[in-house]
Amino acid sequence: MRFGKYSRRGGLSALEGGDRMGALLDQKYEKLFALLDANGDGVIAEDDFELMGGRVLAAVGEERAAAKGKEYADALMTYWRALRETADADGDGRIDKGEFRQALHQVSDHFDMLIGPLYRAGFHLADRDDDGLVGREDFVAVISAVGVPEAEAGAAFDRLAEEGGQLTKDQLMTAAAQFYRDEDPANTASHLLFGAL
Ligand SMILES: [Ca+2]
Ligand SMILES: [Ca+2]
Repeated sequence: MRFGKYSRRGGLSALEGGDRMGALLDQKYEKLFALLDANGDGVIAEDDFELMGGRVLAAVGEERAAAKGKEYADALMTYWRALRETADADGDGRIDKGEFRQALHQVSDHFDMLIGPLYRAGFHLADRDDDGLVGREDFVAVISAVGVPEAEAGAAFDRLAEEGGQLTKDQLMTAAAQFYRDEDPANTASHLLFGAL
């Protein structure tokens, strides 16, 4: 429908199995929908983003008015507005699963501007001592506040970071960008950023 003008598969000539590639993105978008529907009522709306923002800030003990809290809240609103403006044709402020999937294909084409800021802000929240690294415990705190079971969040960290190590912002941003846009089955750690699909 509306994303017909984007030829997402055109740039993936190195990969094979065209039908399966779309299926992987759809699986990931389905996962995101379930997480973003924070109140579980089957649609995504602004209240979900408020709820999720509150949970994440509480998990790391950050105030909404503090710099990192504000960065995160602002990034959440950027993300929400991009979805709403892309998906919500009838303007009722609610996005169902089908609308979400189509909108996310479009919004993901502008990852750096519309989605990236949320992950950078999330990283800054988790990096409590501002040394540019996030340890397992803080990663799990943030990702589980988003709705991922703790065991899956821990496994996601272990796949992304090196053994016994910490996560860098570049590692997280690469994983996030691949989660939204990448369909190479080899990039398992990125695809499982939010746990099992
Ligand atoms: Ca909802
Ligand atoms: Ca740190």
